[in-house]
Amino acid sequence: REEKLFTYKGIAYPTTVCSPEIFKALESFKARSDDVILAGYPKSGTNWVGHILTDLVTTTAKNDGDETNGSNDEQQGEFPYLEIGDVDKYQRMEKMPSRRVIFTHLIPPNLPVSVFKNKAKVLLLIRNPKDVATSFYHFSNSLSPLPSYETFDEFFTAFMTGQMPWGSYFDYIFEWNKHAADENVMTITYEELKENRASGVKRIAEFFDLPLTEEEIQGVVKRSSFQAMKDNSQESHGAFGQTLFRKGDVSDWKNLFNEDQNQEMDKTFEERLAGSQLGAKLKY
Ligand code: PPS
Repeated sequence: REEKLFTYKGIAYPTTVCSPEIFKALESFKARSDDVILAGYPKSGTNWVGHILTDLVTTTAKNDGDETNGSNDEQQGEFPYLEIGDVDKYQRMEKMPSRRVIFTHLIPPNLPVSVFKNKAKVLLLIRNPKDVATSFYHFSNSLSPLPSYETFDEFFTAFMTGQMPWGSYFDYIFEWNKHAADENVMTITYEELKENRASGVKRIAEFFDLPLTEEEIQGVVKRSSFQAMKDNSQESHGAFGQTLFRKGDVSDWKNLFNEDQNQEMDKTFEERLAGSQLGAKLKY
């Protein structure tokens, strides 16, 4: 397990995609006020909402006569996650035209200071912890760069104690809670987007000042259904897409958790998050 992960500032990351060097280089990253930043704990629906954001930015750019770049990382051939890549990534990103779409699983203290100083807008995506744990468990057991688990019980203990790539879910929400009321941060939940994608997409477009027509919004909504994204996954994500687009449901945890685990999660949630702004939004 240990060789698959390394620790940086007390948080574990997968060795195959991150490195201490990239974190060092990241300190020099310069955020722009028009960057479109998506923050979310792993398995919260990052690829889903990232796709929506990229589609919104690209559509707006096309309307402005800009066919070649949105700009978004996908089109520039750059992996969209801020903390994943080689040490020259940030130099290349500096040359990218606006608006850049950037994903991250990092907590605010580990993000470059310029993100908050330069007032880049951040969309914070949160998902209920039980479904995140469920998704993470299946994902970990399907991907070789991540530690695998014999039983869900073993995974559950690791999840509850924060022994996860990108750290503890509870710490993540706790840390982002300190920014939940920031003017430049908008929060959206996986569950509300599942319930009403059109209204979520509109809210996101407004927050980032992306002026789309009703018809264009409907196009983005259509292209971001679970089925549409799964059908397109070979093209968008290659073989990895098969693992990523697993179920896309709310409450799948009910097929995995036993009653003890359910109660332990409720208790920890109550103790750590229930009274907070983000905690109030997380439902399951
Ligand atoms: S990662 O690897 O951490 O970046 O994973 P992430 O993209 O954050 O989360 C993966 C989960 O998001 C689900 N997903 C979707 N749900 C609904 N609609 C759409 N379009 C969609 N696309 C991806 C994906 O299926 C993972 O959840 P689970 O519960 O495992 O199915």
